[in-house]
Amino acid sequence: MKNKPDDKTASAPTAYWHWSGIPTFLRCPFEPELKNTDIGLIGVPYSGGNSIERMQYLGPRAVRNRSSAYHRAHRKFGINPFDLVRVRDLGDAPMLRVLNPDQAAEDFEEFFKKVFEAGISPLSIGGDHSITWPIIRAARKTKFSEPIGMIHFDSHTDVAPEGFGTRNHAAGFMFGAEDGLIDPKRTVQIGIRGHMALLEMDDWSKANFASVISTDDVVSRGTEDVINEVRTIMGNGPVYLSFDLDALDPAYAPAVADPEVNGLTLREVTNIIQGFRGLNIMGADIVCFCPPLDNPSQITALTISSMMLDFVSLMAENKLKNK
Ligand SMILES: [Mn+2]
Repeated sequence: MKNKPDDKTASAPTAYWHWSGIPTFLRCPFEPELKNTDIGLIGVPYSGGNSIERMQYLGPRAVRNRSSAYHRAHRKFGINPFDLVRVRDLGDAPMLRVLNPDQAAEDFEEFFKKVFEAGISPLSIGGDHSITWPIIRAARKTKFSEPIGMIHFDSHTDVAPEGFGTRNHAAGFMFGAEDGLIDPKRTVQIGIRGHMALLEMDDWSKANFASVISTDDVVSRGTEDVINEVRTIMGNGPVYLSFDLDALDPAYAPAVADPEVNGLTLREVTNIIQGFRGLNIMGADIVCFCPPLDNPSQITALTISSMMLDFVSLMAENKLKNK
C-alpha cells in the first residue's frame, strides 16, 4: 500500500484553514474584471437601507475571512462545484454614493447589469435586505424578460410601505412585486414568526404571494412537505433565493440586524435548501449579517459559509444544465 500521498491529497486539509492566505469568498480566485466566471461571489457592504441595526456593511469582509475554509467538495450532493464551473470572487459592488439610498441602489443596479450581461449568476453577501432589489432590477433589465420567482427566507414578511424617506429600504418585497421584478404568484416566504408591531402587518403578503410559510408551519408540516410545495410553485422558471439570516434561530445566527427567537433550526433550513436541487436558481443573496454581534466562535459567519457552499452547489448544477 502506498503511504506517501500525492500533492492534491497532501494539500487537501488546507481547505479548512480560514486563517491562512488572502481571504476571498470560499477561497475562490479574485476576478474584478468579471471575466471567465460562471458564478460570481459578490460583496455588497451596505447598510443604508435598514432603520434598525446598521452594521451589515461589515458583513462581506467577515464572510470572506471565515468562508475561506469552505472551498470544499459537497458531501451530500457528491460534487465539487469548483471543478464543475468557474466560481470567482468578483469583489464588492461600488460604494460611491452610499449616503443616498436611491443613488446607492442605482450604482448597485449598474454594476449588477454588467454581471448579468457577462452571463454570470451572482451569489451576493450583504449588506442589508435592500440590496436584493437593484440586483433583481438589473436581472430584469438584462437577461430576464419576465418577473422572477422568489424564495424568501425571513422571520419578517418585509412588505412595509414607503417609509423613512425612500422605497429602497430593507422591507421592499411589496415594491418588488408591484414593480414587476418578482412574480407574486411564484413568490414564497419561509420562516415567518414573531409578534407584530401591527396585527395586519402580514396581510399584504398573505393576499398576494403564493405561499407564506411560518416557522410553526415548517415544524408541523415537516421540511419534505414544504420542499414539495415550493418546487411545485416554482416549476422550471427562473428563481432567485434571498436569505435573511434572521429566518434562522439566533442560536445558529446571533449576529443579525433584527433577531427573532424561536426560529428555524439550521438542520431544517439546510434540508429545505438542499431540497431545491434542480430548481432553476439564477441568483441568490444572504443578507443582514452584523459581524460585531457575532460570538467568539464566529458561528454566524460559519453558518453563512456553509450555506454558501450549498448555494454554489445548487447554482453550479443549474449552470451546467443551462450551458
Ligand atoms: Mn428579517
